[in-house]
Amino acid sequence: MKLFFKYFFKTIRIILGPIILFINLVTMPRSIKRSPEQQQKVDAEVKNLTLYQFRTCPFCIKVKRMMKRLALNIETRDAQHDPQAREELLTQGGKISVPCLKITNEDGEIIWMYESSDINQYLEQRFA
Ligand SMILES: N[C@@H](CCC(=O)N[C@@H](CS)C(=O)NCC(=O)O)C(=O)O
Repeated sequence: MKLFFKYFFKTIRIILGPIILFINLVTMPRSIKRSPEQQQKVDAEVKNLTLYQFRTCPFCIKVKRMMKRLALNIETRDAQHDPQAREELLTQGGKISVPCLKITNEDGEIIWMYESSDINQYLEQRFA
């Protein structure tokens, strides 16, 4: 069943990927506006976040739309084509599944958050 979903989403990404990217582009949500000081503060905070993603993955696009809406300049890493990013995700995160948000807390603790809904909920709670 797991394998079925893996190949199902792979097929969706290959066939529908360009269409999804186009629709995403033309329906891109507007970013919230912060004062320059507030935005600077948020920019500093998101330096501790990294999103591991595939370009045409619908779940990753869902998270990236949230990032756009909340004006979050989070670094993204391509776990599909960048072998180093893929290796980090597998060995440190525990599995190749995207999106995955790497959160480095102030005390240095690292959390690898999988599941697009959990990531979006986290971003909304923290930055909305
Ligand atoms: N329930 C997960 C689904 C994530 C998912 O299925 N992602 C696919 C990409 S679209 C994946 O990571 N596949 C692994 C692979 O293709 O190796 C979520 O909402 O984040």
